Amino acid sequence: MAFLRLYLFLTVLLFSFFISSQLPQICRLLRRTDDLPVLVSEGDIMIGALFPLHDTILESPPSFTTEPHPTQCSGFNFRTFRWMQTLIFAIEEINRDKQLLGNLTLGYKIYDSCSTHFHALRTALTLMNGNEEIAGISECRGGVPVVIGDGGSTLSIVVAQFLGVFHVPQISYFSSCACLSNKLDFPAFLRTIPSDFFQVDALVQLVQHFGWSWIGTFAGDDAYGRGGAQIFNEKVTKLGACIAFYEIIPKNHQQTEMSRIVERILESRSHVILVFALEQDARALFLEVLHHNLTGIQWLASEAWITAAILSTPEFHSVLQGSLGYAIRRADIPGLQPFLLRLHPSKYPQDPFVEQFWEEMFKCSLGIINRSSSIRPPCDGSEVLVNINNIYSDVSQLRISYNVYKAVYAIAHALDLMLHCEPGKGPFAGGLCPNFSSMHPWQLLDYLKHVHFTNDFGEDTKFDINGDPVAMYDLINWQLSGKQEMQYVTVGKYDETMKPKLVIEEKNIIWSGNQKQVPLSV
Ligand code: TCR
Repeated sequence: MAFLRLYLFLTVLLFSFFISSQLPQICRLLRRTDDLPVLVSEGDIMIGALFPLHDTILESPPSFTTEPHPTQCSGFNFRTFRWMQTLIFAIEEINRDKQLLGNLTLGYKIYDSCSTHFHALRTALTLMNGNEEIAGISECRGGVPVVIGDGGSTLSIVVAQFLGVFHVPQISYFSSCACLSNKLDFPAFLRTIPSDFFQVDALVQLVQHFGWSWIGTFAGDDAYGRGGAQIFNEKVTKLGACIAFYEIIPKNHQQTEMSRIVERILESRSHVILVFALEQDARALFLEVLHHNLTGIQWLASEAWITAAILSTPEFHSVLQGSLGYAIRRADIPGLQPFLLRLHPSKYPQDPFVEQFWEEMFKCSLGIINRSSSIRPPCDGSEVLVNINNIYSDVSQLRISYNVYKAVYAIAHALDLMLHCEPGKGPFAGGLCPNFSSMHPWQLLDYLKHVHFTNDFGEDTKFDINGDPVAMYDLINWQLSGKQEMQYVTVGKYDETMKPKLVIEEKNIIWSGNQKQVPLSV
């Protein structure tokens, strides 16, 4: 034990030395990123956050003879914008609460990672950087002690590799790749979304329960798709079932390749097929399935598309009715909807995102900056947000937003524990407590690893040794209503802590082809 303590102490010492020797160089490199749009609200403790507020980046390849152009992000995303607003909502709620953290306030610094991994890294670097230079010494001041984000696993992997070096805790609300549980590679990474390891376990249990032994697998070509499908294939094979085929959906959705992979279904004659992919990739696959007129297949969905609106439209009804898959738990967050609807460009002139939000929402131009090449009708702020039916203000499916909410509360509870640390009984060598006002990120990381609280909705938040939350899912079945609308019906529950973990309400399932009988795939 004593040896372990000494070892830990020496590691921390070496690590601190490393940080202090590296940061000035990093800070100097970072001066170029000062121009990135950022939303800031000051507080005693600043939380850094990354959200993929745009779907892509428009960047011409560098010529290396002229200064690179500033990055331009494109494809505004209303869903991720709601997640960002939920972060602000949670922070304001905590700041009003005089119990949690007393009079101390949380602030935030939010960047747009534009769904692009190198841009996500750029923004994470910026979050680590303060913009102050003291007494001629270039020193990183004002770098945040914790980061919430990023979106998808591909983004979080790069950010986590970087923040991990400096042991700055990162809590993701959306990155579910099982690979991120590896604490040798990602020592400071935690998350409020369950690892896909558990989702795959739940899918495998389903396969076992219904006795399917001839299963096809499709995966999206990214860390999420490949990661999930690979574990599934391994686990299912170990149980004695066979993988009829394993195909990757190409990101460019190239027609001949899409057609080839769909033909594999016909060749294999498998009737139960898993699609572990993001919704756009799943959509491309199902368009091709429609094109081939293929019906009678029982589709197993990954969490990313089991509640996807773009797939529950009438065009896909014939193919996707009966689909089964796991969704992460949803919650109602009281007060969130009016908070979302409070936005108005004139109320937040300092906010670098709100004007664009408004223009995209009302397909108009406020005339301040000309962002789009197409000419749009002018608008002046007299438009009414409440009148618009949009995913931004739809609070009926708060799943990821709820994860963002939990991440903010986890930080607040960890800080609160730190604030109430009793000298001599602290978690560090010799019972030491951290010095709150000059706390180190690795100290906060330690507190976060041990945080455990129950929120107002009666749900627990804590992290296991890999930084993962307790895995809980709802088993969802796609059923057509009398009005021919696709409904996501809950037909079971998976809870990692229960015995048995999976409970299925079998009699409530309606299988593919509107059948009540379990499909066979042997
Ligand atoms: N984690 C995925 C991304 C993702 C997603 C989704 C995308 C998840 N759930 C729902 C669209 C809709 C879970 C990742 O990359 O880790």
